[in-house]
Amino acid sequence: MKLTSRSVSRAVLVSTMVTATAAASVLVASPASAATTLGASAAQSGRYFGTAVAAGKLGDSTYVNILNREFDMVTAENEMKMDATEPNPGQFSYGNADRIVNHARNQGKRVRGHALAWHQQQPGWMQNMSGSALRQAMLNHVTQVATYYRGKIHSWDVVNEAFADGNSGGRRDSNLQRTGNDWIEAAFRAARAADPGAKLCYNDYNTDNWSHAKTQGVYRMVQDFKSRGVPIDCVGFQAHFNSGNPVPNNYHTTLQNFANLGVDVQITELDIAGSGSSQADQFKGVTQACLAVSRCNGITVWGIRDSDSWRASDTPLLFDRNGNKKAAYNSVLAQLNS
Ligand code: G2I
Repeated sequence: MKLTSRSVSRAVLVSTMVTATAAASVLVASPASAATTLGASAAQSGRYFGTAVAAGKLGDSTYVNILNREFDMVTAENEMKMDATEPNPGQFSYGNADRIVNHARNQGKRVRGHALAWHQQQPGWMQNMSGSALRQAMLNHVTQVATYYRGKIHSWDVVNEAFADGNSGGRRDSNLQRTGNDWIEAAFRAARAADPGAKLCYNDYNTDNWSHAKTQGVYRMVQDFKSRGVPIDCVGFQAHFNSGNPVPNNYHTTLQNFANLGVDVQITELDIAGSGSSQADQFKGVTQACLAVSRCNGITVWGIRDSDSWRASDTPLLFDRNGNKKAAYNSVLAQLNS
C-alpha cells in the first residue's frame, strides 16, 4: 500500500486514538482514577449515593443541575408519605410523587420509597382511626401504594420510626402500635405481596450507636423477623447527627451487626449539623463506616443545599446555599474514591 502523507497522518491519528482509548480504559479500571461525582464514585464499589428531593424545587435550575450531576438515587422528601398519597380514604393522589419518580427515572436514577406506614404525616382521616378499621386502612394503603409503584422502587421504607426514644428499647406508642404488636410484620407482608421486586426496609433515627437501647430494640425485632421468615431485606439508618447526637465511634459495629443478621443496611437521611473540617470529618466517618460493610448498599443525604434542609440553620448538607461544594462534599468524594 502506497502511503500518502494524508494516509500516514490518518494512521498516526488512529494509532494515537487507540493508545488514548487504551490509556483511558486503564484509567477507568484503576483505583487511582478518581470519579468526580458522588454517584459515580459510589458506583465504583457497587453502591449508590442519593438525596432527598422536593417536588416543589424541580423548577430551580441550580438545584436540578446538582441533582442530575451528583446523585444516582432519589427519595421523595414528603411526597410519598401517607398524607400526600391518600388524602381521602381510598382516594389516592400521586401527582407530586410521580413528578419526582419520573424526573429520577428519566435521568437514569433509582428511587427509594419513603414511607408506607408511619405514625406521623398520616392524613387527618387516619389519625382518628383505631383498631381493626385502622389496621385494614393501613394495610390497604401499603398494598395500593406499593402496587402503584411496583417495579419502580429500589427499596421501600415500609415502616418508619416505630421504636420509642429513650431507654426502653420498646415500641413507640401510636395509633398503629395500638392495633397490635404484629402491625409491622403485617405491613411487610403486604408490601412483599404488592411489589416482590423491591427491597423492604425498616427505617429509624437514633439507631446509630450500638449501645443505645433503641438500636438494640430494632436489632431484636429484625433478628426475630429473620428467624420467623417475615419478609425484611434491609434496615435504614436515618443518620441525623448534631452535637447532642454525634456520629458514634461504634457506627461500623452497628452497621456490621445488623448486616450479620442477613439484611442490607442503608444510610437513608444523612445530615450532620456543623461546618468546616469538623463537619467534613464526621461525613468522612459515616462514609468510611458504610464502605467497610459489604452489605451497606449506599448513602442518601437529606437534601442538596443547606438551604434545602429541614433544619437549614444547622447547615447540615454537602452544598452551601449557593450550590457550591463544601469541605464536607470534598471529604465524602475523597473517601468514596479511596
Ligand atoms: O424530620 C426529618 C425526617 C425524619 N425522618 C423521616 C423524614 O420523613 C423526615 O423528613 C421531614 C422532612 O424533611 C420535612 O420537610 O419530615 C417532616 C415532617 O415530618 C417534613 O416537614 C414538613 C412540615 O412539617 C410541613 O409543615 C410541610 O408542609 O414538610 C412539609 C412540606 O414542606
